[in-house]
Amino acid sequence: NYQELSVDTIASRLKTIDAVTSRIGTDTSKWQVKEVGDGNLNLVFIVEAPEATLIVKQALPYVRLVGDSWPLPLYRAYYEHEALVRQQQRAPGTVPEIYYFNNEQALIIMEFLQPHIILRGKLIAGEKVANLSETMGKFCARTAFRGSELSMKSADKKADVGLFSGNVEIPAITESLVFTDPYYDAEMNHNTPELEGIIKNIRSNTALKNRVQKMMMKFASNTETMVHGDLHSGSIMSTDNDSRIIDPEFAQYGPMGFDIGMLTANFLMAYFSQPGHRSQADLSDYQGWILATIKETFEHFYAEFRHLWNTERTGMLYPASLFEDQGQSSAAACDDVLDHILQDAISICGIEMHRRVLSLAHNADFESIEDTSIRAPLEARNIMMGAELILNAENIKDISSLTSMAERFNTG
Ligand code: SR1
Ligand code: MG
Repeated sequence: NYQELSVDTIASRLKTIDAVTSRIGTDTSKWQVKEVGDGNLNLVFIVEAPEATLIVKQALPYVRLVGDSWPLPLYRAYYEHEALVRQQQRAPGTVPEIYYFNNEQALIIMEFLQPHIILRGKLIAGEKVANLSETMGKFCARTAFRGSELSMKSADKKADVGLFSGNVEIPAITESLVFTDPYYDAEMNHNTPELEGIIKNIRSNTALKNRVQKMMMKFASNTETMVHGDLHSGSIMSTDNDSRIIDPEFAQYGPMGFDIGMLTANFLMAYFSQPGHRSQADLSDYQGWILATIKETFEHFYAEFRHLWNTERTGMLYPASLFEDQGQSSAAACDDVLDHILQDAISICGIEMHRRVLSLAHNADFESIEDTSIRAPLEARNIMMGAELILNAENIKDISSLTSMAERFNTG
């Protein structure tokens, strides 16, 4: 019974849903509808009425970016909804409120965030967002901790891993587009032509490919926590001082460092692409702000994770019976877990930096720089730093080393 929504049919489809009419009434002549989906997979409508505005998101039975030659199951909307529910519990106030879900129609109706816009647009425009690092650091820490057996009862965690394991096609996209395709001449890949030489070097580097495969093994089989799974700057909506996290359709159980690693990569790509977007005069102040945002995101992540460790360790892992909560041993164990998270985050970061310029789904940070003679050297810095992160993850012991490395690569 699934029927794709359109601007023309949406009013008649929604006017019988209580969760809709209780918010925007029944006079559909006053509704204004726009399709605004600019992501790679779904339809997204804004339905505006005098009383309120709603977001209506519907999964398509194929990958929007590619077309119906790449079918994609509608059941992914079920997992997206389940993920939103968990994120709302684990990191309250950071995701849009859900008003309605219809599994058969793969439809989620939710809060319209206003005046938020996609963070990536702000980063390209050189706009600073106050509190971004705090929101993102705490979101990553809370979802990582509270979705793991540090917090959850073992049986609940296993059941949830079982539930999410039914969502097979979405992780398969990440396994191909993120972990595999960048490292060979895959059919859907594309790249800036001037990068051919550097790409050849990356694709012939066996040590690097081994490390990426090792990380993919972790991604595919290490179910530490429920990750957002696609935490790039297009999955964050911000005002000048408030940010929310959207689009958890790639949620799955995976390594705790996955989200913060992917987020860091997207901050770094914003950083490296800046010379293509602004004049020398504004450059160093804004690039400095991006690097400070990376550092502060990790500081908030660590502080929040340690706080949860000390106050909410209710799962089977590191129980108080083995570790005194106030004692040295528990703090050292927490530091050890955080080191392991940083290691994974650094590898993921490098891999994400590669896939956004080598594989199918590029980002506007680089892609909107039309002059390829400007874009290519900036992408090259990003590729080189990505390789360094992957090959030397275990030698990067703190986030300052990563931001200093970015400054080194940024000078060309
Ligand atoms: C075919 S989907 C391509 C990409 O879009 C999503 O936002 C994910 O990042 C995915 O890898
Ligand atoms: Mg998305």
